[in-house]
Amino acid sequence: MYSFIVAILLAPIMVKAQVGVSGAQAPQSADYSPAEIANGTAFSNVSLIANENMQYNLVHRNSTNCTYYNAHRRREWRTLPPAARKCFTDAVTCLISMAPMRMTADEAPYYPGVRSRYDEYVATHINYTFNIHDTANFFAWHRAFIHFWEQDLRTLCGYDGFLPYWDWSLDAAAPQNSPLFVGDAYSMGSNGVFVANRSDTWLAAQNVTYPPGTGGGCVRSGPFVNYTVNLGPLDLPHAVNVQSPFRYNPRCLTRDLNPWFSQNYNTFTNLTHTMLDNIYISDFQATVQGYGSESNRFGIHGGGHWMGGGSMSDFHSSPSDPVFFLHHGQIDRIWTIWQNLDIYRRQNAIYGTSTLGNEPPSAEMTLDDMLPFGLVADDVRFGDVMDTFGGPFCYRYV
Ligand SMILES: *[C@@H]1O[C@H](CO)[C@@H](O)[C@H](O)[C@H]1NC(C)=O
Ligand SMILES: *[C@@H]1O[C@H](CO)[C@@H](O)[C@H](O)[C@H]1NC(C)=O
Ligand SMILES: *[C@@H]1O[C@H](CO)[C@@H](O)[C@H](O)[C@H]1NC(C)=O
Ligand SMILES: *[C@@H]1O[C@H](CO)[C@@H](O)[C@H](O)[C@H]1NC(C)=O
Ligand SMILES: *[C@@H]1O[C@H](CO)[C@@H](O)[C@H](O)[C@H]1NC(C)=O
Ligand SMILES: *[C@@H]1O[C@H](CO)[C@@H](O)[C@H](O)[C@H]1NC(C)=O
Ligand SMILES: *[C@@H]1O[C@H](CO)[C@@H](O)[C@H](O)[C@H]1NC(C)=O
Ligand SMILES: *[C@@H]1O[C@H](CO)[C@@H](O)[C@H](O)[C@H]1NC(C)=O
Ligand SMILES: *[C@@H]1O[C@H](CO)[C@@H](O)[C@H](O)[C@H]1NC(C)=O
Ligand SMILES: [Cu+2]
Repeated sequence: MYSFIVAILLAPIMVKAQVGVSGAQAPQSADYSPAEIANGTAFSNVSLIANENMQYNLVHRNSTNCTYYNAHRRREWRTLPPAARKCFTDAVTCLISMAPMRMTADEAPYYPGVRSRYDEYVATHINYTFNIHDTANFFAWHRAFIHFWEQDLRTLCGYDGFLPYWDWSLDAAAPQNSPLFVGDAYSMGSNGVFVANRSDTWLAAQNVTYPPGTGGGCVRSGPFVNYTVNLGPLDLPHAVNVQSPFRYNPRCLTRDLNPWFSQNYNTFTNLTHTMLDNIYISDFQATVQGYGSESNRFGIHGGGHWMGGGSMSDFHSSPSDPVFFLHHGQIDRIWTIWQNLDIYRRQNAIYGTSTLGNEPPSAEMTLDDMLPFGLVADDVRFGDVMDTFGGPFCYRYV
């Protein structure tokens, strides 16, 4: 009752804040009704406010020739015309068929599973799994990672569009019915073949037993039906053998679209509260990833991986499924919105060390640290990848 009254008293101030005045307070959950939060109306309002702030504040950014109007636009998958979707998946297939680029002959024996340029991304994610999740650089590392991949599609594979993202909150009720997975030539490919009576659904790390999803087997139709996944999975946490994480293990791409995860972790309610109820980067990044809370063991990030299931749910080799990049497009979009809601405080806000859960303990990261990109690209300075209008970037989400 008390907070309800406060919300009413603050309402005129909130409306004023929404024009993007410098240092203005970001919107809060109390500004919206539970119904508006649940059906996505609140989140669209929040993303429009962030977009207005972004436009308003661009004049203060360190960008030179990157403007609101010439910035590349990343779109939600279902808003792309069918032909554009196919251009995208054709380019992905091109990367999957392309020989490794940066791996030298000397390095090759260490990475027996790396057979393609695409695999260089998977191997690099495997290599740094414990240094890019539940760390200070989680958002920034994945932002740069998907950017390099988008660049490769464009420069190596003739793709003239940009990375699409997957707004899974639109599909949270039944991800198996998502237009992304209808399985025709214009989709991201089908669900996996249904596998009955599975009992392998206890997740030790989270101590959670989940109901099996709607697939479980090989993707049966669509653009990636002939794709051979070469690396992973790595079920052993903290594998010690340097060669085993990169072993050659050819198999089909699997999926297991699972409404239990999406309904519990990826609804508009989950997304909107994650966005509005965490004003510090430490809380925001922990909530997104499902760390530090008994009642939220996956977060929207983990929920997205497990809603995809199969190849997407392996912590280490999840980039094997191209859907990884659309999911991380959405995660990057969410971070970008969060940053823009309070750009002066959040643009360069980081918190944490470079080891998962600070285990083993490592130094607090700074924006001058270099982020490693292994076989993907040259390392980048942390501070250069905080702004989607600065450093190597010039893009926004629409
Ligand atoms: C969402 O819910 C609000 C509040 O009930 C309602 O006014 C609005 O029309 C709904 N929007 C959609 C798209 O369903
Ligand atoms: C967000 O919602 C508020 C309250 O309905 C409205 O005043 C404001 O114009 C909306 N902001 C945008 C950017 O749509
Ligand atoms: C712009 O660059 C300066 C100098 O490198 C830095 O101090 C400042 O934080 C940057 N501003 C933004 C918005 O990134
Ligand atoms: C900005 O200018 C540089 C140098 O001329 C050019 O390489 C880059 O593509 C430009 N960026 C945009 C977004 O136009
Ligand atoms: C699954 O289990 C049910 C009940 O135990 C059984 O009737 C059914 O034949 C099993 N299906 C398969 C494919 O093993
Ligand atoms: C795991 O979950 C079960 C069932 O919820 C509970 O009884 C058990 O104590 C939990 N174990 C740990 C180590 O938290
Ligand atoms: C998959 O391979 C089969 C057999 O070579 C081929 O007929 C089919 O067109 C391929 N499908 C795709 C989507 O590439
Ligand atoms: C996510 O939202 C749903 C309702 O949409 C709710 O039942 C569930 O408890 C939420 N999950 C978390 C982790 O807050
Ligand atoms: C793995 O990490 C080591 C140490 O940072 C680095 O030398 C190597 O190039 C990395 N390999 C990949 C595939 O990222
Ligand atoms: Cu990751």
